[in-house]
Amino acid sequence: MRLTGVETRVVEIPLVSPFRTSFGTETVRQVLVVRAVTEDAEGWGECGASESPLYSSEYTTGAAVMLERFFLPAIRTAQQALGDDFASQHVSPALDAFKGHRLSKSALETAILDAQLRAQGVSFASALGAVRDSVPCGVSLGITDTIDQLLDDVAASLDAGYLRIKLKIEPGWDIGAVRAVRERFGDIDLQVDANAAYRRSDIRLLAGLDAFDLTLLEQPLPADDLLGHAALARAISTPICLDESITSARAAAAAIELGACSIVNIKPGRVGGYLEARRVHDLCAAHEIPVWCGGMLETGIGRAANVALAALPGFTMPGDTSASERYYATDLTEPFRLVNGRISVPQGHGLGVTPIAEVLERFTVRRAWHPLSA
Ligand code: OSB
Ligand code: MG
Repeated sequence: MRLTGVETRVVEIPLVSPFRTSFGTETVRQVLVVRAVTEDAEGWGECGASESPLYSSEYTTGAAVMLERFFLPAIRTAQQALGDDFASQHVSPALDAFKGHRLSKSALETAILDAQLRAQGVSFASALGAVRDSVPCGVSLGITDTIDQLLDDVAASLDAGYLRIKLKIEPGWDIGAVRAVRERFGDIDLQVDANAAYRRSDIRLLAGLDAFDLTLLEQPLPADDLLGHAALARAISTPICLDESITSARAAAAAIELGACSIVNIKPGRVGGYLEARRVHDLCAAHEIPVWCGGMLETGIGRAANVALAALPGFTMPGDTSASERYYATDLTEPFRLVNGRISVPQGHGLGVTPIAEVLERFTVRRAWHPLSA
């Protein structure tokens, strides 16, 4: 393929309700949207980073700078060397010398992969190896001011049809919240996510979660504390799932071998893209480690790709692939809808969805065009 250029946009879309985690509260999703233009098609990607580097070290403005200053020049060089043979599998090798910045790399690779697949007339789902045409969905519920508000959120999510509930927890909002939800809703599929808010000294406290038969405890400790997660996994009966710690297939292999987790949350952006995400999936499948697809409050662009990924055979647990309306009154694409707790996998070429020009324009706060062909 021949890339003629890449457009980057910073988009700001209001969330339908504030999303509070142990690391902060988001009310507006600020997202870098990438459009890759080739001679035959154009493709889209979005960056999982938000306005501030609170989930990981990346943030939206930094992502835009990484693309402009480092990634796009490297892509230009790769394309000059490869000519028409240049394709999406060359993106990650071309960017590999630059440390980290995986969410940003993923946005660019996804846009280029989308352009390629649209030109080839192939869907993301079939390119990745999907085996189902809809995926079971869960919902991730933020911390609220009161337990009553949380119970209302859980009730509304169950009414909407979500098949499992994930509660965000932090010190002071953990055992009590879980107990209240269990007492009120009984035997639902329930899990919790701490976003690294605890320390090894909290093992006794976290063991208190064992009484509530949770499906999993996600990322209780800091991302780089694999040994701590392994020690915790030996000390409690609730299965440990890792999110922030799993930055690559190599990191997943280490976590599994150390016994740091028995379940993996695969977020394609966090591992640098959908091609690496598929490698994490394959590795976990080989070790009989169940995986599920995480979320980063994606617009329809990222959601389309996540839903395609979640249709791979090893994704045996409901993911954080909720319907558009759980996040946005107006999504950038046609909204994804929940039907019987599931979302349909797009079947069109590439992502199978395209941003609605007028909506994209309305929410765009900055844009830049970067020509790539000489
Ligand atoms: O840890 O899974 C997380 C959102 C932003 C950053 C990190 C996380 C999340 C979520 C929301 O839990 C998942 C979703 O997109 O619904
Ligand atoms: Mg998480």
